[in-house]
Amino acid sequence: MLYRLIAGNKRCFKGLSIEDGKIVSLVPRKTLIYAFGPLFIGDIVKVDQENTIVEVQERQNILIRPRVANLDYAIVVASTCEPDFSSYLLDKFLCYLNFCHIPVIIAFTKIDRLNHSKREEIKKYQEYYESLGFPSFVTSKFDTRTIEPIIDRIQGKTVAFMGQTGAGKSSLINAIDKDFNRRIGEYSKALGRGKHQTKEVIFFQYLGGLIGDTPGFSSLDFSLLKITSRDLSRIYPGYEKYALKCYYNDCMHLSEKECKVKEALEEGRLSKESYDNYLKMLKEIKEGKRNG
Ligand SMILES: Nc1nc2c(ncn2[C@@H]2O[C@H](COP(=O)(O)OP(=O)(O)O)[C@@H](O)[C@H]2O)c(=O)[nH]1
Ligand SMILES: [Mg+2]
Ligand SMILES: [Zn+2]
Repeated sequence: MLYRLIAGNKRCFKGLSIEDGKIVSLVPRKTLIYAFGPLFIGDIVKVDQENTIVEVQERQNILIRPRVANLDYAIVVASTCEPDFSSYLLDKFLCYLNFCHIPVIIAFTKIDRLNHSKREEIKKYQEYYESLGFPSFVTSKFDTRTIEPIIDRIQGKTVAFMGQTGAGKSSLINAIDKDFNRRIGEYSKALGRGKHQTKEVIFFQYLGGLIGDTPGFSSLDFSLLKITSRDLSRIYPGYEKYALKCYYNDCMHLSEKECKVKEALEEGRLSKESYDNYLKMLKEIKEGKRNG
């Protein structure tokens, strides 16, 4: 039998049967963990008669922090107010997810709290990231019309909401499905602990797909992921297609000749603000600094 792991950690998981949709408790075989390493929420696993996990199917992608596998989308939740919008943080999330080969949707939240000029400012960011190929939406938890385009995108998919604490992840998920809180509660109860102690991803079923809330975190550490400067020059949001055409194939887009990233910056196709974020991240990697 094949199951999708939707909650739990280490020794005890909740698995959703791929065949009949039933949810059961699953325990990994000890030798599997030794041989394979830790299991991830989102893993598709083979289970024997005793509900013991005996095998893990090949993963489409993995995210190390939070630990989750086989995502169709990560929804990056970017707060526009309390905490203020940070293009630096957003760019960093995008680097991280590009690095992990996970497609991204961006949600700029709390738009209802902004005055006209702030709203226009956020719209510019939305248009910019959209132009780089990231489906981007502005949302308010009070306005279902702002949520519907996201619902359209994620139907039947496996998605996880990510972003800093207080960005509005849980609110957005609740706006998508008001039953979410109750279901989180049920899963937590089934796992034998309170929802506030839940540090890992929990998926719940939604319109034929799975939605996961993730614990918030305020910073991302590139050294944890072993992202190098060279990696950054390619995975940086929007840079790859230009990097492929730079004169030097190891161009860092600093002051090399015939750098296509620099050209795109001059022509306004890439954002100067994001380029400054790029320089800051390069520096961070160089200094091996923790957090950002
Ligand atoms: N006005 C407004 N407040 C929001 C919105 N989304 C979230 N919030 C508030 O922002 C705070 C943090 O939201 P929460 O969903 O818990 O963030 P999380 O930590 O990312 O899960 C809460 O006080 C929410 O009520 C929104 O669209 N509009
Ligand atoms: Mg939350
Ligand atoms: Zn270049």
